[in-house]
Formats: sequence, structure tokens, C-alpha cells
Amino acid sequence: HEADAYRTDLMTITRFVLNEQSKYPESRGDFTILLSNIVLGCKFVCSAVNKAGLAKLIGLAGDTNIQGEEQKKLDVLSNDVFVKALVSSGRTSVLVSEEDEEATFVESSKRGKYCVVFDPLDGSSNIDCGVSIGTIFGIYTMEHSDEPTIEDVLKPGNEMVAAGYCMYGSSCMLVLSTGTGVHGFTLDPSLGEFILTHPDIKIPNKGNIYSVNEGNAQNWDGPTTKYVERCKYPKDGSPAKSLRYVGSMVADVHRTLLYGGIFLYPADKKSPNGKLRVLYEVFPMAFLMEQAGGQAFTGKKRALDLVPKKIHERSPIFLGSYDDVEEIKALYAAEENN
Ligand code: P6P
Repeated sequence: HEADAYRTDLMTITRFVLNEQSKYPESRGDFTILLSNIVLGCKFVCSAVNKAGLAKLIGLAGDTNIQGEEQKKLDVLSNDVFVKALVSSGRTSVLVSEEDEEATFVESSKRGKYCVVFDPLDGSSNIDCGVSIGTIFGIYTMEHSDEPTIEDVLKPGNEMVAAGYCMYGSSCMLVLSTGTGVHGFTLDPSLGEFILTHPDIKIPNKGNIYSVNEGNAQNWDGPTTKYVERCKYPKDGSPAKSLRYVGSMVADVHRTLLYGGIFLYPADKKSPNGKLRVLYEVFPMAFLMEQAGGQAFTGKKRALDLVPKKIHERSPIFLGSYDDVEEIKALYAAEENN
């Protein structure tokens, strides 16, 4: 019973996805195979990140190790692992990675019905100081059997069928949604399995944390400036919000998802489209936030309704607790009207 040291009804991520798949009798298990390859990539990166300090994996690209081999930076290594795992899964046709200028078109003999957009190691500038980093991914299905083209990944986020991230922190946690809620799985290194630890995550409707790089304050536009002012000096006598900013999107979004609050990467005078990338940072996190009962806004529209023109396009993003995002939407709407 519960008091046993070992729970015996281990719900691994694979079993969980197979349960989901059983709802679609016609499904041939393609998604399960795709996901198991994404999971393989996450396990590899988790192991490499945890060893990085010891194995000097964090060296800059161009260093050579004792075998005189070209020492790859961890994000380059992670990208190689994910691309190889996704291509060899035989379930993908187009891949977009933050690390690759151009999209990868899978050779016809290995093509499948999914297109995956991903950042293999987001926040990698934080590796050297041991701050949590992560992998972010989004999945589209290809609706045709012709030659794949770049149009197959230049789609609005509202056409994504699944999205998730894996955070490499004090524990390795994979947060996933296939469109029926958000579920968190923690890696048990002794089993090498991701175990369901956070079923059906829901973000609190309102939070008392705001998360933004205040260092950009001089460049913000009116609505963002007003909103952050309200967080710090509330007019209605409510307590001021806390500021929490890790500078690693996966860590900041994961905290927002579990504790509530709002994460902002606004446009500013220097970067009118903000900094975060639409396909593999904004869309997956917006997908998860909506599935968890929150929302994601670009300053102009619902983030998932953006239609990217380029694979590395950026967008401002405000995401998190439903009511908190409503407030900043009202400030942008008010500016529109005057
Ligand atoms: P800034 C990390 O480099 C990253 O891409 C995201 O993970 C993070 O949210 C953002 O940039 C931090 O940017 O300008 O605040 O350092």
C-alpha cells in the first residue's frame, strides 16, 4: 500500500502516451515512437548536462579534448543528438532547430507524418554557472504526402498537436501536453524512466510573481512600463508582487506554471519583436499555458494565432496566469484605442 517504499503502479511517460493513444484506435503508434525518441534525447542531454562540469563538456566549440577531437559545445552536441534521434525515428519529415540556420528535410525513405520544431538547449549561456536550462519542442502533423516544404512548419501555433519542455535542474523534469491537459514527468535516474509526478497541472488563475529582465526597462513601451509599475506599486493597496527572473526561459516558465504569475519578454526599442523565437520558444510555452488554464499574448494578439513567415522569427510574449495576462491585454487595448 501507499506506505511501501516503492510505488508499484509506475506510470512512465511511455505508458501514459500509450494510454492516450488507445483513445485513437486507428492510431499506428507513430506519436508514441516519435515521443520515445524525444525522450531519448532528453535523457542524453540530462546526463551530459549533469556531467558537464566534470567532463569539461562546457568548453567552447573549437577546444580539443585529450584525444585531440574537436570538443563540441553542449548545445551543439544536444542538437546533434536530437536531430539524429528524430531522423532515425522514421516519423518526421521537417525539423527546425534553434541551432540550425536552415530547416532539415528528412530523406524520403525515413519520412514520417510529424514536423518537429525545437531548441535543443535553451538558456545554454547559463550552463557554466549551473543554472537550470532546458529543451523546448513543438510538434505539427503534415497534412499531405507530397514533398515536404518549409510551409509545413510555417504554421500558426494553434495547429500544433503537442508541445513540451524538459528542464535540467535539481531534477530532470519533462512537461508535456498532447492537447488533453499538461502533465509532468520526473526522471528516475535509477530506472532511466520518466515517471508521472505532476498529473494534470493547472496554473493558478492569479499569481503574485512577475518575471522580466528589468535591465531593459528604459526601452519598454507604455503598456509594459505601466504594467510593471503596477506590479511594484499597486494602486489598490494590494501587496507588491515579487520579482523572480532566472534568465533561462524553461526555468522561468516552469516556475510560472507551478506557482502562477506572469512571464514577460516584451518588445523594446532595440528589439521591436522582442527576443524569444516564435516556433520553438513562444508557441510551445503558449500551448502549455493554455492547456494549463493560463494564456499567452504577444502585445497584439493570442500568441498561438501568430503565423510565422520565417523559421527563426521572434515575437514579444506575455504568458502565465489567466487574470494576470488579462491585465496587460487591457493596457495594450487601451493604448490601441487612444
Ligand atoms: P535576457 C536564454 O538566452 C534565452 O533565450 C531564454 O532562455 C531566456 O528567457 C532569455 O534568453 C533571457 O534573455 O535578455 O533576459 O538575458
